[in-house]
This record gives sequence, structure tokens and C-alpha cells, in this order.
Amino acid sequence: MKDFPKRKILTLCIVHQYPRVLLGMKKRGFGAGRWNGFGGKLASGESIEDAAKREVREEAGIEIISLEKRGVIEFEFQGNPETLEVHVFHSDTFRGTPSESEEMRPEWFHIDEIPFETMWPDDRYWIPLFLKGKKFSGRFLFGPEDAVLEYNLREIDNI
Ligand code: 6OG
Repeated sequence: MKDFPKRKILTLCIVHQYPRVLLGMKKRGFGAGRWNGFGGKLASGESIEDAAKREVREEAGIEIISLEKRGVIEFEFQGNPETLEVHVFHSDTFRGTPSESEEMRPEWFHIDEIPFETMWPDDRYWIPLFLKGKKFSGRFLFGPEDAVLEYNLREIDNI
């Protein structure tokens, strides 16, 4: 049977309280061993924004009060017909204290000490825009060992 291109929608939320960001060490599953924002797949019937809030609650134990969509990034892996469409959210207000879950271990990082070496390789391209308050859209193609083979990234006015 022919492989039809598939698209999976995911959320990614980074809490940014200047001069710190809240990241989580992914303990299992896709991206395990890397620091990242919090997020995941949509539950059925759920809006993208509600999914973003739910994932932060489940993974970091905090209740997001306000969030803003800042970016949409498409990820493709060479030889894999699936496209990941990741909706990136910024939040600066939440209730509660971040706590470890089965999936993530949260930690605050100063924005000058973001651990890019232990993050998905695309992050060093778009996180600087994110921290400057820009909106962006992009696409990354990964090859062997998750190297970035091609990418484009642009600032946009509206998202
Ligand atoms: P689960 O499959 O565990 O959610 N994600 C990525 N984040 C970055 N920075 N780069 C990528 O490049 C990513 N691919 C996926 C989206 C996976 C989480 O990981 C994010 C979700 O927040 C490939 O439910």
C-alpha cells in the first residue's frame, strides 16, 4: 500500500518569566533525554490551546493562566511520511509550583544558560526569536542522528 503523508498536531509550551524559562527533562518516549517545553498530542475534540494547558498541568503540575501562540513549526524525518505540526505557546503566568511527573522533570534555566546541547537541534534556531517576543513559522527536516538537513524559519506578523 502507498504511504500517504500524515500530519500529527502537537503542542509545545514554554513558560517564560524573564530572565528564566521553565523546561522539562523528558524521562520517557519521544525525545527522552532532552530538555524541552511541555506538550503533546491533542485529545479527541480538544482545542489546541486546551491541549497545551492540559499537557503542562499533567507534565509539570502547574495551571497555566495565560498563554499566547508564538509559532508553528513543521518537522519531518527523512524517509518518514509523517509531518509533526508543533504549535509553540508562550506563557508567563501560572498557578502552583512545578513538580516532577512520570514524563518530565521541570527545572528553571536562566535564558543565558539554556541547555541547547541537550535539546532538539531545531531549538537553537527558533528559541532566540521566541525569547524576543517574535512570532514565527518554520520547517525542519531531520536526517540520521537527528541532524538538521534543511530548514526554513521566518518571522510572521500574525499567527
Ligand atoms: P509526545 O509525543 O511525548 O510529545 N516535539 C519537539 N520539540 C522540539 N523542540 N523539536 C522537535 O523536533 C520536536 N518534535 C516534537 C512536541 C512530544 C513533545 O515534543 C515536542 C511535544 O511537546 C523534532 O506526546
